[in-house]
Amino acid sequence: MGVFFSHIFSRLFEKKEMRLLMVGLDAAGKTTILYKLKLGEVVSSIPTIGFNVETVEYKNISFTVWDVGGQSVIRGLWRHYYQNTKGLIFVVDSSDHDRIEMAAEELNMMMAEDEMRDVVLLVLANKQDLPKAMAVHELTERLGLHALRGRQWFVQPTCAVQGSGLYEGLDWLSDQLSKQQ
Ligand code: G3D
Ligand code: MG
Repeated sequence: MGVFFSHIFSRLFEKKEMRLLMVGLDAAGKTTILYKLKLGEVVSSIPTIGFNVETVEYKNISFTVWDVGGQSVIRGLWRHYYQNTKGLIFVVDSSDHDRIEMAAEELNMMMAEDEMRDVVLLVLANKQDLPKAMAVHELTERLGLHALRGRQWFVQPTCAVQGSGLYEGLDWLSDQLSKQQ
């Protein structure tokens, strides 16, 4: 599978350094996705207590991943990672009905940041294999995506454990980013 992903990212090479952020509530499936992509060594670091960041560097593209939700004190630190961010990948556990509103709040707060005004948003509607998974149209509504004016966004259903949907989602993101440059 790694080969397919390198193919997608090769479209973005030779360009400037680029950062893709991948965030979502804990247990959404971010770490699983990061390892599925097989882009390189995943480095875990803790820049401050309670803030765990995973990164993978692939050529001039860096993937930076962390959990959002519930830690308002460290929110200010996130800005450090916003610089040079072209794409935001927001991962949701589609079966987590209890926390979908919290996910929506986190997403909308992040999209409202000044540094994120031009960012392209890919939502991965993960855990589609689970029986109570919400479908794309319901997630779109509950995440308030239609209210994001003038932004490029897309919701891709995925099952990270099987790796399904990841290629399609990243292919869309890569297409959008290529057009921007
Ligand atoms: P996070 O990094 O966003 O916190 P993880 O999430 O990648 O650690 O995943 C949390 C749990 O969800 C893991 O289970 C993982 O295997 C599971 N998971 C991730 N993606 C999917 C999916 O698409 N479908 C299903 N059914 N499970 C998924 P454990 O048991 O290891 O905690
Ligand atoms: Mg994780």
